Amino acid sequence: MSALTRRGFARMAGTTAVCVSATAGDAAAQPTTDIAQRFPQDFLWGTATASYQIEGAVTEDGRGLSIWDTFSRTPGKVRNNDTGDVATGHYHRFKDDVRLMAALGVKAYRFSIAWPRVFPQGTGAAHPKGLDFYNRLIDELLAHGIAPWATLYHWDLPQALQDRGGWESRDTARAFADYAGHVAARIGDRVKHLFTHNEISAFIELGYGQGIHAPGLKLPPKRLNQARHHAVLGHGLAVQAIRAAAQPGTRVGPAENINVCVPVIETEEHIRAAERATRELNAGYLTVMLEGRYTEAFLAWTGADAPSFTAEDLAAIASPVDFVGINIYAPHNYVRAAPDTPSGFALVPITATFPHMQTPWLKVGPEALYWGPRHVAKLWNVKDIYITENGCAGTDTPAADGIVYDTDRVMFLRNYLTQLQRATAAGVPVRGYFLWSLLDNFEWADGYASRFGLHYVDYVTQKRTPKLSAGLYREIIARNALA
Ligand code: IFM
Repeated sequence: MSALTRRGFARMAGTTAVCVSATAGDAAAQPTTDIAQRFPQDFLWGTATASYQIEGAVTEDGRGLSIWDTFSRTPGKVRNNDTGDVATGHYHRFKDDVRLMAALGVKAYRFSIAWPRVFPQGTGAAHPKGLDFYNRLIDELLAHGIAPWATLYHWDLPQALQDRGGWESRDTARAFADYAGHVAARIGDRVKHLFTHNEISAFIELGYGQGIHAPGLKLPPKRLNQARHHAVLGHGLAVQAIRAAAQPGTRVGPAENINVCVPVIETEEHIRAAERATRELNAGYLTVMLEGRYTEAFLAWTGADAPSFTAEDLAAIASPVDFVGINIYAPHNYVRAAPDTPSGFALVPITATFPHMQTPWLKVGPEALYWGPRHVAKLWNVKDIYITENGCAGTDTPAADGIVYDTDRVMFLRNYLTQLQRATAAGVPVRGYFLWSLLDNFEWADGYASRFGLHYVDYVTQKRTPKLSAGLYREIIARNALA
């Protein structure tokens, strides 16, 4: 173990602020950085969370019921029947959590606003206290030099809207736009970056298709396709509403977890095939949002179950955005060229023993962080891309010495960020990275059993303890380079 590493451990054990970096005047430990490992100047380092996963305080200040309150309180839906009722208690501990961010050195924080706090019934009268918490949070972030980046929808749909059909109803798309405009008008003086939805593909497929997330439905194809269409429509209408309500200079975009197709071998033919596959496998999401049309293959695949839509819908869905946020955890597919097929590509089977993290869905494929943004830039000529989520869950527990040695996550981040650096060095316009997540939190159907945080949360005391990975991330940010 190097002196630098030992010193980092010692500090981590003793305080909440992790710092394994060398400081001025500490020449012996001063790291040297290979220029080939550096990120671009002004690269934005951040971290991310979401309202229901961390806030708790679900009955405070007039918050209405969300579909996740209903779902998680239904026995058997969430592991150990965990709920977000208390979560990490962030609603009352946000100042401590901003201090953790400041200790990491992040320049931006991506959080989400709970729609049912602002409009307890989804529409109608806004609650007078609905944005108070977020105003306090935003001010605290700015006081620490951290830019607030707000997501408007991270899955906590007001239950009242679900009772009227949720995303199966076109009215929900309109209601979302109204809510987005309302929020943008009130926080746009300080929040310059807004995301519409977080991961449409996750909340639609898992919540309305597989039934393993709220609202727990398993819709037949036609209704599922329609719900997906209303969600992308909601994105487009929200972009328009934000532009109408926010101050000039406000930037808006989606945060979508794209299906990343990795060329099985990095040759021209397989790379082209992987691009085509990325376009088709995201046809109901980013592709329609950035092209304003459903691809022929998508329409052929959905057939009689295709969603009903109008040309006006498509134009709204493709309302111009200022950046594209992509959440990337794993390569979804390895792809090879298949010149004899109509699509020109074929998916290469991934074996059951493919390495994965604690969560089986999280296959380890760091090159996804190179190919994902590269495909997005190439396919849709996107000039500003942000990695809006990336991270992993691990079997994190404090050791006898009190330190959380999350070596899985350290390894994961080092490998993934190596590929991200490769992308920036190759000229892919990735402008920033938000690590998921600042804290351990409520991991949806996994409850509190999956820990994604840079900080360990003791859910009995709510004490936060920086993990080893927090030290790594702080060092990467400080160097603006791999560490
Ligand atoms: O925790 C989630 C987050 O809410 C959405 N993206 C994936 C994360 C890890 O599963």
